[in-house]
Amino acid sequence: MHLSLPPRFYRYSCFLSSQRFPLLAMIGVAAPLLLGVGCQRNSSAQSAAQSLTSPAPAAPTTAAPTTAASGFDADRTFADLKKQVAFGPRVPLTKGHTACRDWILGELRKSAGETAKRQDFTVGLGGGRRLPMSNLVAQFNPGAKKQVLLCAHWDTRPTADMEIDADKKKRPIPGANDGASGVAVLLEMARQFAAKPPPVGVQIVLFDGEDYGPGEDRMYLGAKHYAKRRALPKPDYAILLDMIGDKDLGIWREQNSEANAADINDKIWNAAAALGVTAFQPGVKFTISDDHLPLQAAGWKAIDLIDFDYGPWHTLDDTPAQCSPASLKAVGDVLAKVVYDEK
Ligand code: 1BN
Ligand code: ZN
Repeated sequence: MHLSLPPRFYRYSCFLSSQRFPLLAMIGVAAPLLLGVGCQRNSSAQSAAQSLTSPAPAAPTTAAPTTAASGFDADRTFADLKKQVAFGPRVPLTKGHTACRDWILGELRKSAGETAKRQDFTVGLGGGRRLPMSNLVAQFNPGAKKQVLLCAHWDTRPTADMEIDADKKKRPIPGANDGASGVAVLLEMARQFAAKPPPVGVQIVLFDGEDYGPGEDRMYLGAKHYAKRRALPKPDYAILLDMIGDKDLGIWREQNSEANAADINDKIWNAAAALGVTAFQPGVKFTISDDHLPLQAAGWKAIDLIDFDYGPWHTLDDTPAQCSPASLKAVGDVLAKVVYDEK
């Protein structure tokens, strides 16, 4: 089992370190340990940074411009984030789940036409009960030899287990960053791909059941299903977006991604440096279990782009107010550069 600390504890990790205050640290880790979910903070982001390949020198800007002629509409993307949140929790067997699923598929259809499809499946809960779930897939340039998979999860956590208050803990999270952000960016990218076809095949897959939980035996369910029963050809590599909408965006290389596909991380960080998107930080910080792991287990190259320094993680405060159009655009612009630079 991984040692886990939620982001709100990392923020204070200097005084919650297990060496200095073992009791406090134990309280901090108790919830995620009980949940059995996996994240580990890597010891020194800075020293890890020094051992990584240096990207091209960064341009002097501090953030992605919100009005660049890149074709990525930051405001429309943020509106799509808010639209998902407005459906309510996207938890299997709820109205919000069904309504949001149909809306996302409709948006994908506008860009990707009939290639946009639902991959329905069920997951057993024991006692004969089964949860209905749907991965959502779409394709651009399907005949191309090289295929890139861009993915995110569209479901949301049924319980706000990082809340302190017992009543709040039982309620579902809004999932603005943890759920809606990655979907919003990929819907906008789908519009870009429709307007300007990519030089390689692009597969968009939005996974269900990433956050069902509470433990990892019931997480990453859509990705696990997709890795076994993929609806599209095996991709050359996969890029997962998760929690990339934080208004205070900082994305570090994630260790499982670095171990599996450092060259894909290099593509991303080099593109960010070339665009002057400084939200992409130099080094490895966390080791995170997420939807990329079932893909890696299937023998695919897969990385996770995730900003895990997110205080409202798995709380009722994971709302659009914590997110920003500029953060979504920063990630979208970097991804677009990677895709359009492919040969
Ligand atoms: C990401 C967003 N995850 C859940 N919601 C996966 C995860 C699990 C990340 C445990 C860190 C720890
Ligand atoms: Zn989550």
